[in-house]
Amino acid sequence: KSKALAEPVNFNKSDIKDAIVRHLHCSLGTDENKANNHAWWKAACAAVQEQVLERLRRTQKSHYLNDTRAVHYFSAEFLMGRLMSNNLHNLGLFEITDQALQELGVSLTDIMEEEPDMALGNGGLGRLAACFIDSLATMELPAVGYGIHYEHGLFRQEIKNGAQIERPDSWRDYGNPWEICRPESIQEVSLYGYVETKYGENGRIQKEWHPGSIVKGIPWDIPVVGFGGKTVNVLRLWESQASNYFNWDVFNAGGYVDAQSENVQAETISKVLYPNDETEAGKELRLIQQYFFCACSLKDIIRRYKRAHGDDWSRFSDQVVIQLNDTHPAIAIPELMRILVDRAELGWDDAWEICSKTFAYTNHTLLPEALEKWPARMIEKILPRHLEIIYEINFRFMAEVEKMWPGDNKIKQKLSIIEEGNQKMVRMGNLSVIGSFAVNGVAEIHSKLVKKNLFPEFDQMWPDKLTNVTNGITPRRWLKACNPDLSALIDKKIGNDWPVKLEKLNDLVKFADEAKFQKDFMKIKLKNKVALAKEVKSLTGIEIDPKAIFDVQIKRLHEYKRQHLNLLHIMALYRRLLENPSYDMEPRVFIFGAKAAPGYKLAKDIIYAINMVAERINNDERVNKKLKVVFLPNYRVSLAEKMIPAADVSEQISTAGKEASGTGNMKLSLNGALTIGTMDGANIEIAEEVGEENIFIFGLTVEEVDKLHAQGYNPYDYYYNNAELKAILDWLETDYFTPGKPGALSSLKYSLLDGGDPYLVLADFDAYSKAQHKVDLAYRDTKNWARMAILNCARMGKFTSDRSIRDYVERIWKLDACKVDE
Ligand code: 26M
Repeated sequence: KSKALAEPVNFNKSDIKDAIVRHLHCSLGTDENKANNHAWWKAACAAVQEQVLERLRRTQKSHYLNDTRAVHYFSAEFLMGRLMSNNLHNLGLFEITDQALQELGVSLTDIMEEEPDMALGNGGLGRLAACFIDSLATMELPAVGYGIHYEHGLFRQEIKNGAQIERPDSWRDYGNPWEICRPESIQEVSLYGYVETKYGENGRIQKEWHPGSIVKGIPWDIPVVGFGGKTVNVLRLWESQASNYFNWDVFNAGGYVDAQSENVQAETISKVLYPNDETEAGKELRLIQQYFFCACSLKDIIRRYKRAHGDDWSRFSDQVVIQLNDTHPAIAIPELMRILVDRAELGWDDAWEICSKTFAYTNHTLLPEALEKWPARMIEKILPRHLEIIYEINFRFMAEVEKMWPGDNKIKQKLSIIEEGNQKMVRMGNLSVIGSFAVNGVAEIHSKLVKKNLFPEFDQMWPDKLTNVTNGITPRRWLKACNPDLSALIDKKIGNDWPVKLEKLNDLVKFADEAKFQKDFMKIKLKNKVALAKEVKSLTGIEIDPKAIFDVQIKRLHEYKRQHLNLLHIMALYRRLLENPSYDMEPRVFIFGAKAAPGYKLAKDIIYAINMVAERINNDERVNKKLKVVFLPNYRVSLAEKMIPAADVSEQISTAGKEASGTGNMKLSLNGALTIGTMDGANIEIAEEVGEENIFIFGLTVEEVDKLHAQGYNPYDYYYNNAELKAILDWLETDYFTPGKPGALSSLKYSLLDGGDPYLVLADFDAYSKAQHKVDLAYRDTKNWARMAILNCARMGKFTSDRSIRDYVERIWKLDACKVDE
């Protein structure tokens, strides 16, 4: 057994049983006879948490004694999902806890269903942060995740009459057994007010910010258990609360009620996660959220640094590296400058030297509408001193631009942090690049496009600053925990250290042609499909045949991700079946999971269209033996864990150049699903790993997309030249799918024709349709399909988030692991 897999010491089955029962009695005030699943779940969590906290204490002691350099991962989102299964697996306690509970007459699988998802994120970016902190702890690297303790995470999605309805997510209503409040580390954060300019004795200008209000940040720590259970890091999430002397004047002036209402305002800050991913909202509260968690986190980091190094700032950037997860925490850059210049009274140049050695920035998108910009007036109102600092950073930066491109005002305009115009805007991307020592994209092609299209001049100025770190996923959650049967089969074949050395999966390649292994592999797939079919039945009432191809598209709903391309193809199949009842196709179930941002009209229309088409097809006896469509409501991490192990086909069909990386693509392939996808994001690297013959690549490449746009793309060319496509689009305008309501789906058609089809759905339709036909033919060759599925799993080694973290450590963070003393 490898060291990372060592069993936890001194904790056996009967200890677990005792601890669970003790918590049932002493923490929950119930007993074995009265307890329901929820109580059992809580008691089991508490028993596990005892072990977690002991290791957390040891980890913190080791990090403190070794005065380690640490990475601080700043992210407005951490999409953690459920923690119980993960913690049990990482502690090596899963099997014995399962047995212990069985002896108590309780099913672990059942009680784990009691845990609400911790959905403090929208999608890819938030889940990436969660995978990264898992890997950091597993690799015994000193790291802290910093974010916001939202009272309400991403909304719960209900589907009523085919349409999405948003309901509040209340993940903490019955308490979160994993979190610990740390009142001893409360921080205070200033907002609003004005800046006073003073002249010090030495003639130096001193700035003093007189805040208009102060809010408290309460830290909640979620332990992050590394696989093997040795290192337990923390995710520290800040909750806002009114400070005790928040608007004290109002209170003293007799405005008791007004003072109370100000309190409510302070508490709004961490109330709810903004649900719009990939679009910039520009809301004041969002900026306050960003500043709130950055300011709290920086104070926390500085307090810890000062405990070891006092007022000597010279070693700060040796001890502290801060990774900015997109520009959402970019306000941390001027905040650190403010602390160093106004508070620590360092000179500007010394402060900038420290600051620009501390931050590194990850870009997750090229979509122009997703690049954050704030009105300068808004920053001035909320953070008046920060706006001054941003102007100063920009002024000095402009001098460097002038040196490089003398007299070139076009370039200055383009690179300036400030966008001039009707109203001045602060470009957070430019600020992040200028204030960071490293900038990375999240897949090879994405990083190339960041250099070539987004920040070409920055790349010229600092040729080593821009780099790539391809995303990854944690195989502990996304294979070992979510697909236990496949994991056991893999253990049997190649040993059990693949969860920490995913490249070992390559040893499965030699079994890809072995009939017995193919049979075992596909038997597990079928078992997972049976389980998902049961889930589908209970969630939607729809019956699906586990022998059909399970074709899965799971991701946020976006035009660029092109769920509507998938839908048009489904309609094409339906039409072919109606025109020719003996149309030859393998039975297929198309399964969707997707949330739309509440204000994104067309995204919601696409969800509605999927549901209406699904209803018509599923109830049409003429076709529903061969074709079914399922939209699973409320897609989230815990649902993904059930869908991914059951998928045969993985839909990764974004317009080339638009999906920065994708990570669902990696999870599905790791679990033996075959990808149908475009040459976009990490699909390209997946194709490189699995081989062109084991993936279904189709459609325009980035170069072809650019060329088509340059020529002048006209979607009507495709509409009039493809009779099937025309018929499908026209079908959308009838009331065939929405009886009595003709035109209910016409916004979709409109967006693809008069709307200009910005994501080239029609241009890629024919290629997609042909690729889908290849999928259909390939599935009939069961042996070869099994072989391809095995090879997909076997060749996913590259995409472990441990490799991503290794890349970050080597290229950016320069961290050392720290062994935790037993
Ligand atoms: C912005 C402003 C206001 C409110 C919310 C936002 C916002 C929130 C999340 C904007 C973007 C957000 O996430 C973007 C995201 O998830 N990007 C995805 O990141 C993944 C991890 O790198 C990539 O794999 C995906 O390709 C990329 O789309």
